[in-house]
Amino acid sequence: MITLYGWGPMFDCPSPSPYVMKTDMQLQLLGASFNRAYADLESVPKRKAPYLTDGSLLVEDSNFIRAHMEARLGRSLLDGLDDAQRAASWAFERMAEGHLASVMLMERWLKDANFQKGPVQFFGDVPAAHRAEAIKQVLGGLAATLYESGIGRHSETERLQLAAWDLEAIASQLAGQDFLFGDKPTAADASVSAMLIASATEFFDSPLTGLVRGHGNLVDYMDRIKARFFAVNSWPAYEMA
Ligand SMILES: N[C@@H](CCC(=O)N[C@@H](CS)C(=O)NCC(=O)O)C(=O)O
Repeated sequence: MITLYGWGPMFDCPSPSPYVMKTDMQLQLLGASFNRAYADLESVPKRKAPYLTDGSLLVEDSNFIRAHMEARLGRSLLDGLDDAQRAASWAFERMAEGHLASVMLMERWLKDANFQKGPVQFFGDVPAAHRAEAIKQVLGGLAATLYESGIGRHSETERLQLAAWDLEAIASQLAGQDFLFGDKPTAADASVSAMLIASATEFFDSPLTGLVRGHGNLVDYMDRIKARFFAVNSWPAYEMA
């Protein structure tokens, strides 16, 4: 039995995690038969979601999950792409999961009003007496990590400029196509569209939302993806085990 561990709809998105959305879409694209369950980060070595179990085998990280499932099913999410498209596919994934992901994370977690509206909910299980300290530690650690990686040293204007350049590249690649590499979704569509959906949600007050929504073809693309993979009435339910 194959189980994908993640979280279901939150923040007006199919999942609070773009990586969970990505893997959910990739498993659907592969035609995999799988269950969904609520992630318990303390139960896995990397302490990140998504993770997947295939019988007794644990696979962590969206990239390794995809590789595992492609090998298992004898199918590739790059089928039909030539070598240049395959290279571009990987580059687009890395771009979406690089600057864009970091800017989105900072908007959600490091802007107090957004944090109080959204991510604070993840601390609901921490006893009230320890909650403020736990939040302080996590936010301090996150800010330090982002500073070390470089993105946290930029002004907000500079960060948004970096995100805008990423978005322009994605919008140009899409041009008038339905998906990044033509009329069928492939591996990178899952990664890139998940990051766009996470960045464009109107749940948070963020200039990033307007940057994404300023591209008409990105809005159409997100709508197309949501209709295909996350029809509103059947957004994935990740039940508590
Ligand atoms: N490289 C990982 C990234 C996964 C990731 O960052 N997941 C976040 C949720 S969006 C997470 O589990 N964060 C928990 C933490 O860092 O403590 C992948 O592609 O699966």
